[in-house]
Amino acid sequence: MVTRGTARPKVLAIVLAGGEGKRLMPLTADRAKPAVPFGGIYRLIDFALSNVVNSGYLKIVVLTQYKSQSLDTHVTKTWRMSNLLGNYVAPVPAQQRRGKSWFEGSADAIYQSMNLIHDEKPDIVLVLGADHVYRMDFSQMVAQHIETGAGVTVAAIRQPISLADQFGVIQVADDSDTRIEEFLEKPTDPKGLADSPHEVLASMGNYVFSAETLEEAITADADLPGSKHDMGGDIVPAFVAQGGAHVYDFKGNEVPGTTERDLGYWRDVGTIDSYYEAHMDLVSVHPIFNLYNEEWPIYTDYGYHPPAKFVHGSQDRVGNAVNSAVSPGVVVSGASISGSVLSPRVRVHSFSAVSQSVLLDGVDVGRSCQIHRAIIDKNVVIPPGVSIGVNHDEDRARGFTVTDSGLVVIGKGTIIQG
Ligand code: ADQ
Repeated sequence: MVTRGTARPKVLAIVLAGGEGKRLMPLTADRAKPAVPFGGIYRLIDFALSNVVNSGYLKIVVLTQYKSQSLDTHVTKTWRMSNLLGNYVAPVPAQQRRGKSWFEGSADAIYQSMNLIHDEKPDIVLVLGADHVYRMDFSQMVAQHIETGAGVTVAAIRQPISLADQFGVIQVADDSDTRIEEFLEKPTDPKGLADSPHEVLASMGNYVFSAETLEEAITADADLPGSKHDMGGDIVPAFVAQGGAHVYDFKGNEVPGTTERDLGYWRDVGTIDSYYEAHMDLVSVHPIFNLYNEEWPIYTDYGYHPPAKFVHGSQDRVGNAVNSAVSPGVVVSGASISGSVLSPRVRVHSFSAVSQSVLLDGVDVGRSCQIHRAIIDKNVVIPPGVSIGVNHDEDRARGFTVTDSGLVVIGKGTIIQG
């Protein structure tokens, strides 16, 4: 039991990383959503894990499930910690403890891994999503949780009302600054905020629980008929019904090194459009999300690569990149890159132009190609002379995904004819 004044509560972080990410297809065709590459050198899960570590919490379990191989490899390789001090980041696959089925909802994932909480005996359990881009100091949320004596504290941020059906939507009680009166998971006819009718207060999918309370709630839910065993759909509403759920306003979270410009930045990159837009946020001249904040680093490991190189190609055309993020191991030879994010080992050859695009690891763009507003998955080879994102009918005819907003997505393993 944590009481007010406990100087340093013992905190266990549980990162929910089993999500399928259907709306990010084809990028999630053979990897879990938290393993989707982001920002040139990162995987989505690196943001949640970096926030936990920077908050000072070094006991972390990552619950995996759906197509977890690449996620497992990344977590094991990148986030391996010395266990000298009893710290760890441990990927835990679905346990099938309750019989033959895999996890159902996210609460069931915790239920099946309850032994981890028993082993660690924490005061506080932080339960976090693994697929958002943001910086957050969780210790400030934990401090509020202890202060209010809440059963659960839910992190929240204002979002446009048009996106309400993607989020848990929170109404705070009139007689309290923080007590949640109503929590509706992904409502289709939400009420706007009193002071801003075009916005709702959305759950960020990050929760703080006192360990005993979490165990009681998850255990009670486990056998509840009709429950989907979902954190947002079942567990949080149960706390709300008992008056024990409070909200933590992300707006008040202070992270060292953030500026006016990226203060309060949080993106759910659950769709191709939002994934793309978050990349464009990185390459604007004054980035809305500043990866270069060294006071709150985002950690990752992308292997060993030589420096990125820009060379003259044929006929002395100069390889160049502007307003772009270019990873180590990239070679741009006599081609022009603008407004784009290039992952390690990308090659772009002479007379080609890549604009406003996201090229993942090892993409090879042949000579005289034009790539515009495209997301191209790992190791795809673009033969010489091919244009992508220039004529959408042609793109569709080649079998590429074209979104309503006109982005072209080429999945891993796609063979493109020249
Ligand atoms: P969603 O993201 O739609 O909404 P969900 O699909 O349960 O909810 O995913 C939440 C997190 O749990 C993700 O990180 C996902 O990878 C993971 N996850 C899902 N099922 C899992 C399982 N069986 N095992 C392990 N991990 C699993 C949630 C909340 C909303 C909130 C949004 C914010 O339910 O209330 O507004 O997040 O994006």
